[in-house]
Amino acid sequence: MIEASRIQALLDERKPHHSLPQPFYRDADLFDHDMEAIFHRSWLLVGFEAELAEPGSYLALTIGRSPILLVRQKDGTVAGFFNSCRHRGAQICADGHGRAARLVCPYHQWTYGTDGRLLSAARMAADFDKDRHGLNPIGVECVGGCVYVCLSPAHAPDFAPFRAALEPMLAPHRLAEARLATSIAIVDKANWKLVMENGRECHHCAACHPELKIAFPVSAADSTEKDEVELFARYAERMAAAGLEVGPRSGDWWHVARFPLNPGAKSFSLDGTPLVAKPMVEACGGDIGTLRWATEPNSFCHAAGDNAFMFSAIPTGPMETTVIAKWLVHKDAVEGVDYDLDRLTHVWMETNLQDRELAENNQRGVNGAGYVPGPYSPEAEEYVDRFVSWYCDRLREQLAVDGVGRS
Ligand code: 3BY
Ligand code: FES
Ligand code: FE
Repeated sequence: MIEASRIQALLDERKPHHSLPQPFYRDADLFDHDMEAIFHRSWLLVGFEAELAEPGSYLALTIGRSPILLVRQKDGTVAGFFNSCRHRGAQICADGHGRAARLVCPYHQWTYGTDGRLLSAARMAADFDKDRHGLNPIGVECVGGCVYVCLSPAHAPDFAPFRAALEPMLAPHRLAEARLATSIAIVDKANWKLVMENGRECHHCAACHPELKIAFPVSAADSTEKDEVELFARYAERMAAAGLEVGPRSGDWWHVARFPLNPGAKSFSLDGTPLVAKPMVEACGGDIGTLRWATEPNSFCHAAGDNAFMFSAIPTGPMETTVIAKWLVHKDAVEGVDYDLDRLTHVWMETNLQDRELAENNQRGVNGAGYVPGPYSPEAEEYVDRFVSWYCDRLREQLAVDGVGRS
């Protein structure tokens, strides 16, 4: 267990508006602390209700070292559990999607209902109490078709303000009745904070994301502020007429805003044309820019008129992070007819692979003896600074409350 004094000293060492001292990006004890202090105590986007179509449909994945399980219940709600058997702890369902009437541990066949209750356990003592050995629950919140989890719900931040902001803005996209087109995970050999710092700025986009910058406004150095203000005002007027709120709305760990794509672009494609023939939002012929919602510590999403994209970074080691990408399309859109899967995923996939190179390269430089934390650009890296400040504030807060912030 890491000493409180070591975290305090490192936080004190950090200069405001600068990247973090080296150990935050590299050390195993700080990684373990991040998992408990940050990842167990935050709402993490893990996927969509569309992935859990029927009662018994489940999604299993691992957050840090903890396998978890999300299961659609008979009453339509989504329940979440630690995917660890209450006998001797084996992982019950392999990571991935599945559907089951009962959850059976592969080790000694303890059998659970989809609601987590233990139904049968062979060869136990006469006084063994099944009711005391159900699966341990985690927190689950579904909003607008998105599924967020919290591993330590007693320490979760209030979800209600985020729900109140996102639900009405996301409703026209009808994600709850959409279909998962595909999910692709890649592994970045970089600390999760380097992955997220990269994901919170577009300072690098013009130079490093030739595909993304076609549709995505990469804060053009060649357009004046007046151009941008006028473009946004016209867009906001058009969206208001279509009944689509633009926001922005934000809280300390979330941000929701709708904004225009580059002129002429309706989706994240190489020519700006839609990627899916059946639109998710019909207003303005699907020409509605993008709704972006982002949550600390690890996600951002974009919903254009024709598809929705999720980016969620799940730490797997001090210098290893799994980036999960998912795409949703209209429930009736047929692959090969209404969309081509490679075309649908191309721009964000290239972007994620380019960002992997950048984060891994960042990690190499940060690991060296020559690394000294450097200053963020106030104009181009404001959201990186906010992310890092949010992170430091959480650690400080927890030091004040319970020493080293273990849950
Ligand atoms: O967070 C976002 O919306 C974007 C997507 C590309 C880079 N990142 C700043
Ligand atoms: Fe699951 Fe034994 S560990 S049944
Ligand atoms: Fe990027």
